[in-house]
Amino acid sequence: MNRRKFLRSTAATAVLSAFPRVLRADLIASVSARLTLQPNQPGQPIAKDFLGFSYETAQLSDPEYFSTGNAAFAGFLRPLGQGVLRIGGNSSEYAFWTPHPAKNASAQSSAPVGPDSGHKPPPSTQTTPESIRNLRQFLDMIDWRAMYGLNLGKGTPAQAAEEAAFVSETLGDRLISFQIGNEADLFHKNGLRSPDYDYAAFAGDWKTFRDAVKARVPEAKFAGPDTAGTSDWLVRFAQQFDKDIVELSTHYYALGPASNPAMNIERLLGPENPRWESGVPRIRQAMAESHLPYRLTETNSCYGGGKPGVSNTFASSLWALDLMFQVLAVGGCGINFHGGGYGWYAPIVGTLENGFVARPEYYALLAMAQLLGGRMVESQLDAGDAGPLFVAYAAQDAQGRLRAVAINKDAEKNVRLKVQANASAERISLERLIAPTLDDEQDTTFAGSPVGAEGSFRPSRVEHISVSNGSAECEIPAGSAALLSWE
Ligand code: BDP
Repeated sequence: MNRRKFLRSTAATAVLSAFPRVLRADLIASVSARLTLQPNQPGQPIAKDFLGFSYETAQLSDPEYFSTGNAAFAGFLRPLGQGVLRIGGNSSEYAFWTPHPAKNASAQSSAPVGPDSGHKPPPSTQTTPESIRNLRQFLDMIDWRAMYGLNLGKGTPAQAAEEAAFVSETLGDRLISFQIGNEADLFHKNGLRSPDYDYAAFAGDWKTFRDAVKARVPEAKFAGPDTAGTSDWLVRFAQQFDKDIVELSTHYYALGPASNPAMNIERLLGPENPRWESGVPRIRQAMAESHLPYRLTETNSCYGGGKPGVSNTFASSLWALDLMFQVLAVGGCGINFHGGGYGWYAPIVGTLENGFVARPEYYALLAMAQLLGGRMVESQLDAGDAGPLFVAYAAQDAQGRLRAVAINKDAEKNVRLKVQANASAERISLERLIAPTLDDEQDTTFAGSPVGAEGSFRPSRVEHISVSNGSAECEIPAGSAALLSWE
């Protein structure tokens, strides 16, 4: 037995104890659910730039990472539409702009920069003109745009203005907005401000930085508050700065901290997500009052850098797919999955030297990419005995074709799904997002195929089910998802 097989068979044994039943169709009873689609009732648009990633600003200390020389990495971004690259994270408060980098600057390193773990202050880094110029070419190459975080924690308004001037001029229309500070609602406990730092103090800081940037770059656009929580800071910020920003933003991590043993797959996929749900009314209120779009600018499964055995498994793929529909349901215009380096929750991992690999979570974005440029449509799900771990959504793609996404987050129940739509189609094609088990780390496929080196992907297995009188039936096995397309 070679090492890889051995590791996989031990992983399989671990699954059997974590999930009492083997995930096989012939061993598990099937339950029924029904999805009724209303193609004549269009819902929230799914913008071409709905998808995106979030990277640590520290990654800019290696000018070669976001550069045309990193074509392998670019290959993973290109299939995801005209996406948004958000630069920020904890390290943005420790990154300093330098217009004249010293030769052989020691702060420039090609070490992989993963998500910051938050355990201690990240090392200081330098952002240089070369990084920003390369970033512009990189964005041009993949037709993406950027949101750029300025250092509020440790920087000065004058430094922010200097940096913003160069970034704005260099990125041009590839720059959507600046954000000032990353998760300032945690500054009171991470040493970046005093323990009494509150919303009013943040608003004062934000305005000072904004004014300084505006004085240098009158056309500068802003998004915010980019807080860790979706608390009343979002609502208050929207009320106070609605005329000064183009977009509202907050962050969300489903689980955390990673060190807590209670953070596991079952909890990630569970029907209750209090952290998300408590933010929903605030997102709605902030959007309604300000008439501004909302973007979830930083998210992933488990803060503290992610959790091995959870964040890097197929479960994270089903979680991510569902979250994207939650963001659409609240009226959100986009989502940025935080990643980088070899981070546990990073959707793409690797380095320029060693190449890149898609993690299971990436496949959820690939499935979602099929819907970009389309819109949600109304649907009613009767999950029946399938219960709350079975969810399904309906959409129309950019060509107006009716689509549905079914996500079975239950580790045990296979679901026999009946779909009903008043649409003239004779058959439905079905592409599965699947892996052998929920905690599988390397055998995820979409439409029968893995994502290869440099992001190459070619679907190889499309099933067909026939429609009669507008309805059709298909099996959604335990712990899997499927994309249905009316033909
Ligand atoms: C967020 C930070 C990001 C971290 C992430 C984490 O913005 O830099 O990497 O948490 O803890 O709060 O994983």
